[in-house]
Amino acid sequence: MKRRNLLMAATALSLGMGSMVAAELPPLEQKERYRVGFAQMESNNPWRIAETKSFMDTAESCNWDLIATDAAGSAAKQVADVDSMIAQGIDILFLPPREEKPLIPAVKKAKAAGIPTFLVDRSVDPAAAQPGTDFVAFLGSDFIDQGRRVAEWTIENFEGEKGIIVQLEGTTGSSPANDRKSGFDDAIAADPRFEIVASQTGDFARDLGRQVMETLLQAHPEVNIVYAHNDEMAIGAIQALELAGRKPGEDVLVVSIDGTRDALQAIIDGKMGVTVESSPFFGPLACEVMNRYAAGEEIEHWVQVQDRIFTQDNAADHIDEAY
Ligand code: GZL
Repeated sequence: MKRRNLLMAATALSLGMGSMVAAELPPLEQKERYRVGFAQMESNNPWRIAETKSFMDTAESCNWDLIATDAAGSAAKQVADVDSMIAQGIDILFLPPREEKPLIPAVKKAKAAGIPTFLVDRSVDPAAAQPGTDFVAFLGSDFIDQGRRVAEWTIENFEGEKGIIVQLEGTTGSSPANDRKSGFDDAIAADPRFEIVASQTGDFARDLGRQVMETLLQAHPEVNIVYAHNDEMAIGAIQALELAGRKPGEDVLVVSIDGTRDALQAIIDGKMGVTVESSPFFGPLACEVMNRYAAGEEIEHWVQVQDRIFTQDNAADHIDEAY
């Protein structure tokens, strides 16, 4: 306890001295049991539900007294949920920040309270908060690489003369949406056959993805490729395309990211071409990294998750493990 008080004093001092000295990260002392905060952003899709379940399933084996909250899609509520956890007294915070900027105050408050934070599955604006200084590390995928891999698969497998692309973006301001867009856009530009005629957010949600696809289909009936930042929006887009008499997999190519059960089934059914995995199963990794940190190990700033790619060749082999 003494060390934490000293650190909090050092943090307060460094904050008072401006950014002259970046106070070190809050430590995590090894204990029998840990009070762990997991401030989930929402539970509006299978990915989110699988992630929360992964943390809950890990709690007992990792000696966590888990405090899990759900911000129902509100970044402001996610910040308030973190405040509440800090007030209740937690030893460590696992935070999937819904958007890159609004969650910065939550990260800073946790540090000021002497609580080590690990960002999981999404990160924050790197200009405002840094791993190794404001939070311990980011646990997650390379979203730029995911977008790039979808683009490369599309270039490789699209057989038409001209690829007219509609892009369904994830949650505005979130790191996966920002990076899956830049990764895809930069890579697809390598082949002049392709043109992105529209790019609009469906907020990672199936029904909004369907509605946005209906609207974009009216404006761009010539579309023959749909790139969705996640499978939920891709499934929604498939619904919209079929309602409009189009044949996904025949006259329009749907490409996506995540690896959900419904997406693997759509690939097996020939309605979707590819989905690059973005695993939601962060519980065991969080446990492993927490224990390394508590043992005094230096944690790499980015604990990167490797992602598989699912196509007609292997979707049936993996659907049983999908969520
Ligand atoms: C990725 C995660 C994204 C998923 C979506 O780590 O943040 O959020 O790709 C989910 O399905 O809504």
